Amino acid sequence: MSEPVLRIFSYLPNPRVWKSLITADLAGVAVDTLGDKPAKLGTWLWDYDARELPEAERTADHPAARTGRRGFSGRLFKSDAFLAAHPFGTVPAAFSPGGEVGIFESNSILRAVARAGGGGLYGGDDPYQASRIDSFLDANLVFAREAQVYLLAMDNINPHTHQRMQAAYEFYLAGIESALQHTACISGAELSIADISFVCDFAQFLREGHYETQLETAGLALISADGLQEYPRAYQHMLALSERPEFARHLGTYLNWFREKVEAV
Ligand SMILES: N[C@@H](CCC(=O)N[C@@H](CS)C(=O)NCC(=O)O)C(=O)O
Repeated sequence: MSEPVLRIFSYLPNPRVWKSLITADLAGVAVDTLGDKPAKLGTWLWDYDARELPEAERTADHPAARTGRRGFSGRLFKSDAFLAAHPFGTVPAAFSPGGEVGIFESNSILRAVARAGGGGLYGGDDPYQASRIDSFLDANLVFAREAQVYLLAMDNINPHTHQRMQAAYEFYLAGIESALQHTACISGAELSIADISFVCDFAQFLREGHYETQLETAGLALISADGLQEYPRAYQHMLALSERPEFARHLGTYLNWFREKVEAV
């Protein structure tokens, strides 16, 4: 395969990174990934040349020492160059080959891979179709941001966060269900990055199912409890795509628990 079209630094595995890896596989391009388990990313220097720092260097007075702002708590090490390329300081963090251009937000990294792969998964040469795909990616980000807040709050979940998630879920799923009433894939007849982004973020949201005890203790219901009945097209679309080799290679066993739950009903 040819030279990597992007380098992505992140905690790994990460469903937000899978979006790009699935797209790269489908488009026949290579992407370089670099990183470590979530709990270990605090020992790394976040940079184009990201690397684990020796323990003796991981001090509060290290020039790259910062405080985690979203999802990470405690000390992180983000180089000045990293923050110049990635002003929001988040991962996944992608770089053009050589590191000159920083690309952040997993949906935008996904777009970059699709463009590098010739654009076939991103509307081809039809700007209107590409913009329709953008519409779904924007809707997906609103949903995914709410899901991120919800999942991060699970150890101390409150009705307000739960209610916001419920509303975001109903809005997004109703839209996806409606789209799939008209076309085989989300943005049209052909598979696009709108489908890929949906599968990865929705599979991640379904992890709420791992927190049934916390939800019950707080007197709150599992939002996705009747999802298959309420949004059958959306759920089946995710399940069917997740079995395709290009998806399954990256998702691995991530959705097995959900599949088993569905089969047990
Ligand atoms: N919407 C973003 C979410 C990225 C994000 O929020 N990443 C968090 C980890 S889940 C992060 O890098 N936080 C850095 C910090 O806590 O300083 C995407 O899809 O890429």
